[in-house]
Amino acid sequence: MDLFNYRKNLVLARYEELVTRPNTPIQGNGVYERYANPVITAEMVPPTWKYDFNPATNPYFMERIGCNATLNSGAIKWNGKYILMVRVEGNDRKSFFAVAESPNGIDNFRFWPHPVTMPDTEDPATNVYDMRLTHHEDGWVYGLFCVERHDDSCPGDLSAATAACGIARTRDLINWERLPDLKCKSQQRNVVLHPEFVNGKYALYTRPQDGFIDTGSGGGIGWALIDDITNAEVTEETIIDRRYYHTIKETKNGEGPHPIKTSKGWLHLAHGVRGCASGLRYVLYLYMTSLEEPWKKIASPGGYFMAPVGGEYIGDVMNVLFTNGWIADEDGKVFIYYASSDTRMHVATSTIDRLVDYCLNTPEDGLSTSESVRTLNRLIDSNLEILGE
Ligand code: M1P
Repeated sequence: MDLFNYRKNLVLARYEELVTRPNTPIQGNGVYERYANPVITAEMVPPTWKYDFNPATNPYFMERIGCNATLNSGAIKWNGKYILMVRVEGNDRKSFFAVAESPNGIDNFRFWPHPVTMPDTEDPATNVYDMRLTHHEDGWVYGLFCVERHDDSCPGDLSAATAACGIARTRDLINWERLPDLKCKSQQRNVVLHPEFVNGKYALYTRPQDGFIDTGSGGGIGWALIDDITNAEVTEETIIDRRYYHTIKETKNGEGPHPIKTSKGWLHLAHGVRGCASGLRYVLYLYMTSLEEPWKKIASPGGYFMAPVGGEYIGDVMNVLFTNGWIADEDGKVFIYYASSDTRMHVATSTIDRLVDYCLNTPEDGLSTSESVRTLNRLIDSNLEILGE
């Protein structure tokens, strides 16, 4: 067999092996189960996106367009399938969106034949990423994502950038209507559309930040009501989930996917960031807000819900878990999609009941060592009494 066909067969066989590989749960902590394999990796991007299949122009069957990572993915249940809106990052460090679909939410994810062609605004972006999908009660599916451009006010600094919230909507996840970017006083990343109207208006979770990376004086996850989604503007922003010194969200935080409605309140998944000697450490946490007033916090379990373990620590940006997608099935099963170290996608499963129980019964962060020890002793004393010791 010639080299072209030999390599082509190897590449196609490896791809099929990966996309059909069954996934199995790993025993968890009672709150959720992790799974043995990532659900999407750069190796699972279709070979037709990477290789030129013409032996005349690619006699060595070389990779022509490399894929660096598959990460921070939005999620939605669509026509009975589990859909991830994957952030695919090429070797050229440009991210784009692509839909991957699975019949069961835990394995057998395959990309649709083409990535998403997202229309630009009049001010084209250099990079787009981290889409949050919301099937809004107005009937549209919205995608809100980060739009990154060079900051032309710093002409001598090639790394100076600005982050804004791009907004687009679709009825089929293929054809997208691009709306104007969110107008706002500050830079914005991690903006999420609430799925219901609130007081007749669209509602956004925001994350005001002073610079492209630094949130600075931006105090945490914000909330803003929007009159017109086709010309969205933040006129007033209230912080609903603050940052605190010496907590998992000391440096910054950001809403993950849109919250899930439960009988006890809105269930939120977010990321928190804290600095340490090896850099920024990104973990996931949960909180709940009132059903009637989604901007009012009713539960704030202390500490992180998920942090990197094992191989999740390692990747392009180490020590990072990030999430912007989850799916709640009608039977209450929840699929939490998270990326590790800006490199690959994983799933963890739980149920609404378990996650709500976790939120309502995990002690809050007391914000000091003394409070943490008092909380711990209360649990130990109660357990020793029950056990008769
Ligand atoms: O590299 C970790 C994450 O950093 C950013 O998140 P945040 O805005 O909260 O700092 C984003 O660039 C995100 O995509 C990335 O995963």
